[in-house]
Amino acid sequence: MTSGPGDPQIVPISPVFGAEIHGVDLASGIDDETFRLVHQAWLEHGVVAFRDQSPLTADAQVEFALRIGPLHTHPAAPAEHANAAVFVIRTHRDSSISNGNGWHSDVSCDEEPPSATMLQIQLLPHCGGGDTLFADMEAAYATLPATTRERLCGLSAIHASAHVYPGRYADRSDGEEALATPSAVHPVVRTHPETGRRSLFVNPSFTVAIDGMDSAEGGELLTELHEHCTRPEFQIRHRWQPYDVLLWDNRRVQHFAIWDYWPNERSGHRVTVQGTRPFFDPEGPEPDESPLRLSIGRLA
Ligand SMILES: O=C(O)CCC(=O)C(=O)O
Ligand SMILES: [Fe+2]
Repeated sequence: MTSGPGDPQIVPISPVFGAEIHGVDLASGIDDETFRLVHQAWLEHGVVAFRDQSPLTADAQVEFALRIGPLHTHPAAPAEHANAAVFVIRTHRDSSISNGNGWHSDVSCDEEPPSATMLQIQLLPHCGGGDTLFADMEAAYATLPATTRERLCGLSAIHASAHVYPGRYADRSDGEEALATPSAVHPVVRTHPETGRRSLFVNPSFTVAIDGMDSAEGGELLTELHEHCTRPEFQIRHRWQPYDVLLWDNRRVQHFAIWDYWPNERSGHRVTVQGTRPFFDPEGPEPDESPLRLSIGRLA
């Protein structure tokens, strides 16, 4: 039966961001009103986890993602699924790398990085583990001192992939074509194109330099920002149940897939939605003062 209006129960999992959605069965398809509610919840919470799901066919997953927008194609990852829009996420005994095993926003090196990523994990490691961490870059921005925010609002950063993709995907390509390694310059503080809210848009995987700053000064600033961005106060941790579906907003959050389950296997299917070019709107609103009380990292 198709999920009808009034079905979704949206349960925030932290005061900062992230929510679980119950009462929606994605495999059965959802009506327009249910889609509207879950889409709104996704924009509001940054990450939503659909619980109590069953395996989605590639067509069903693609169909849902297409309701958000046209799909994004990964510049470097090989097509490993009959449906070219599906990116196979799989880590096993012989893997030398594991997808997403470091803080990042998906493909932020693209000129127009993905907006949404939709991931269903279908095989969980037998030993447990394989959780995914998320960090809220709106909270990271809102908790910076006003003078730091002002300074960052005028800066842009270089997001590269030549140091990432060859090591991850060269062994999976046929070697005929050079692997694409895009890079792009993006504002350090971005305005969300749908909510208008500001967030920090740098991540330790792809952001390699501050535009126009020498590498020592830019590197120091990036190190400070990366440390700030991954504070526990901005994080949630998703503990997967079989067939959970996660939908996150790369314009707002970073994520980190923990590889604590070797030699066990974990796998699933990912589909991403094409985003627009990141921008900063100087006329946009500044966030309200954050209620978060940040730790200095030790007791004092
Ligand atoms: O496997 C995961 O939990 C996430 C992997 C990842 O970073 C991604 O699919 O974008
Ligand atoms: Fe990712």
